[in-house]
Amino acid sequence: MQRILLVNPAIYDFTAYDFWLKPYGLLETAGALRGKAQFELFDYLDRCHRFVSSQQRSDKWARGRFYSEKIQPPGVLKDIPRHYQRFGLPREIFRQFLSQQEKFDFAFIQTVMTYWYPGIAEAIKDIREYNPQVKIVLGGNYATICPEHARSLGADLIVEGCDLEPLADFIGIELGLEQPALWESYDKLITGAIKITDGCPFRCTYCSVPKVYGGFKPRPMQKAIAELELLVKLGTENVAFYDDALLHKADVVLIPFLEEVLKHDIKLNFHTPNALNARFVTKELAKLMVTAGFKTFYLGFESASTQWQEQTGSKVFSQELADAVEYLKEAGADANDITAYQILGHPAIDNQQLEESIRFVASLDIRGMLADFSPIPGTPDGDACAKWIDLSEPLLHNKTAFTIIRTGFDESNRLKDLQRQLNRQIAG
Ligand code: B12
Ligand code: SF4
Repeated sequence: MQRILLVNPAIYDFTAYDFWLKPYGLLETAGALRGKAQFELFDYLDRCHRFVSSQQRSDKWARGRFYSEKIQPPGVLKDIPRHYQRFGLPREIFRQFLSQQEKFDFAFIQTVMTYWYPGIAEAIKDIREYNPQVKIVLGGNYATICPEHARSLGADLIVEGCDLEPLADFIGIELGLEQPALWESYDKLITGAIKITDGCPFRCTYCSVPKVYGGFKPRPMQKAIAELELLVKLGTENVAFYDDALLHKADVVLIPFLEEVLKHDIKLNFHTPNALNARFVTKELAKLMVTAGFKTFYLGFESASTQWQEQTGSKVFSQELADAVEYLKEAGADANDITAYQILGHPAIDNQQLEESIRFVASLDIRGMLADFSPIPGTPDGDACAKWIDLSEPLLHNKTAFTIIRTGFDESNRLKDLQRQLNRQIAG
């Protein structure tokens, strides 16, 4: 049997937090090869790893800080007045792991944010040193959005987008796409992830999803149920949905899925860190979600400015957010676990009326969160950022860096302080 190394690399960034972060694409890909190859997983971001587990505290929904070390920022980020860090298990632990392993035939590496590529470069270097013959495969968001840049890191195959056929041809093994993700490759697992749909029907000008997935498509329900049952069997209590449009066509996707979850008596705490579209939250749906175990609700709001919303794709308007919040509270959701996201540092920030938007969210008695904007090449708003940064250097897509470059350090701090102050009032 072929030996395949699975790697979720360290993160190089100003901030990173375990907000239910799992290398889901990597585990799904490995799941499709279950029983046909022998796997070893090294997840630098595993907070249950014995090297870090004793120092790691988690909140009530199993989120928490990663082990991290402050490091010198790369030249292009040297003027950003924040500490640059390496998050994840120390490099030496991976090197020790490699030195104790038999040789691998393939190494699959998860890529996520485009600006996290230094962690991938580091992993490739170490893997090559211990396994010079190994064939290295990159897949995921960075490999899809910046394939040319990814090729420069020295991997043997870059899997762009969702089509895994080139991978099957490369490794010479047929894929069983109906299989759940390979969650059993962790020794201990406290959080998991799930995705029951692909794509999104909207076309927000700052987002890569419409281009990457084309349209919206539900995934097979039985596979998702089997995956939840596997997570329960492994002792996981908290599961995050990674869908981009979880509530779209809920009558034929989410509602039947949650009915099945209840029928199978699956008891998990569900979370929605990737944001829900408030427009689709109805009274009935809110009730069903709370009954089925949803605990935290992140709603993508972005701005209360009608002009800004219309300019960027009309995803959601203020009244729709207010209605959704009311339905969720009525259904029994804890107001402290309802959060509205707003983009900070967007190229059209001047039309966004951000301060007013922050106050509007607070008036609904829920928490707000300012999400720093990351420009994505190939999207209209990302490409517009060529005015401020060199898009061909993915490090400059960094959300913290770009927001400071676009908004200014003082203004960005002022808005974040205001948000923190209003959140404290709500919690108090
Ligand atoms: C889930 C998610 C998150 C999660 C975390 C995910 C994680 N593990 O880190 C949360 C909610 C925390 C998050 C946060 C953010 N995110 Co996000 N997120 C996503 C999302 C929805 C999925 C990413 C993912 O895990 N994909 C893996 C699986 C689930 O995808 P898949 O389609 O099934 O994968 C297929 C193939 O790609 C392939 N594949 C995938 N991986 C691999 C690996 C290998 C080896 C192989 C062979 C194949 C393969 O196999 C699958 C076949 O079916 C994407 C959008 C999207 N739909 O891709 C945005 C996305 C990656 N996020 C984005 C952004 C902007 C952010 C934030 C900056 C938002 C903000 N301002 O706060 C933050 C950054 C967080 C941070 N720490 O800095 C951007 C990317 C920006 C960039 N420059 O790279 C994206 C693309 C969305 C967008 N706006 O366009 N995110
Ligand atoms: S609704 Fe969300 S996933 Fe869909 S295009 Fe807009 S930002 Fe992207």
